[in-house]
Amino acid sequence: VSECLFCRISAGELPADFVYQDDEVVAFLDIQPQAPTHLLVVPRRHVSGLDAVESMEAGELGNLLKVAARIAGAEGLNGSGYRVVVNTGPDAQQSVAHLHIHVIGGRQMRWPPG
Ligand code: DGP
Repeated sequence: VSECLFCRISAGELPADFVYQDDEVVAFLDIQPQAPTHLLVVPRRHVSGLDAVESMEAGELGNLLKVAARIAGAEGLNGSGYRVVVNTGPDAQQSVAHLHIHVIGGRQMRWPPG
């Protein structure tokens, strides 16, 4: 049994509020939402983060972003806009070592981020 939190969520061993699932990707609500819409798009296959990108096929990575954009649209964010974020490593405060794309929207955001 994997001890990785997002592996366990994607396997259904831990609960989450799923908004999307297919054979390769799951998406669920972030437990600590930073905006009215805050979802995480996660590959089922364990990849520790974007810094492990060389272990991924380009299509696998591209598909994740495509799913993120589709979900943002399905959540009604295409007009108002949204932000996708991949925190990578300590300076970016990545806290879960399984690649995930944040999809954040539903409020005005600042740039640059803090
Ligand atoms: P990051 O800091 O980029 O590694 O983001 C990890 C995110 O994961 C953070 O926004 C909070 C969220 N998170 C942590 N634990 C859980 C959990 O058990 N369930 C869900 N749904 N989200 C979680």
